[in-house]
Amino acid sequence: MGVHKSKPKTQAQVLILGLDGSGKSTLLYKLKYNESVVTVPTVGFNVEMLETDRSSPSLTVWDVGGQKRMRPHWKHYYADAAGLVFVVDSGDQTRLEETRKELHRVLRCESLRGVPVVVLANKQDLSGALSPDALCLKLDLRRVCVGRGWFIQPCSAATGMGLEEGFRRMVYLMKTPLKQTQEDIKVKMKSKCFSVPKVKEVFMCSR
Ligand SMILES: Nc1nc2c(ncn2[C@@H]2O[C@H](COP(=O)(O)OP(=O)(O)O)[C@@H](O)[C@H]2O)c(=O)[nH]1
Ligand SMILES: [Mg+2]
Repeated sequence: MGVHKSKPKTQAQVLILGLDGSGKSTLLYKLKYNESVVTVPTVGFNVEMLETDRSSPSLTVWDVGGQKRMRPHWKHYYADAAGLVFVVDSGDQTRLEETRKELHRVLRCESLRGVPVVVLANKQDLSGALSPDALCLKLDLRRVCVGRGWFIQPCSAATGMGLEEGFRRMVYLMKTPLKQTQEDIKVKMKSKCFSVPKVKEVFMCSR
């Protein structure tokens, strides 16, 4: 009887941050259990393991409470983070400035230097939700993400739309050196079979 010696799968830590109410816990449970759960404000953190394809590390995902009094504790999770998912409530324009300030503050931290970021433009199911393009401008993503791989992904934790794509993008950015992602974008931009929306999607990843 043959014994398959498979390489033990590596794992990587991904940190989910964002203001309270942006949908962090909802999306984590939607991804993990495909269930819409009724959440309560997270005090402390939730942690879940997400499986990926065989060639990619499993993800240990930390969803840390986003209330004002919790935010000073975010820094304690930075050292081990291989990727950052920052969740935005695209339907709440009244808190965009607060969102921008918090995101910029997080990205200035030395211990997150070069760590890739996926911004999840959540709650796209709401009428009047801001588009990823509009959020990209309002959050000044191109400037603040210089020197790291990044992407903005529209999603809805209520329906599940875009969640897997967002985490697939995270894995891609974690596995791919910055220079290579830039080359990749150039190649894809040149490729004739690349549709216009796809080019736009890839272009969002450029710095
Ligand atoms: N319409 C809509 N509501 C959402 C979505 N994601 C989360 N919510 C709601 O937003 C509220 C806050 O969600 P929660 O996951 O607790 O936010 P957290 O504080 O970031 O963990 C809850 O009432 C959720 O049901 C979404 O994609 N669409
Ligand atoms: Mg929560």
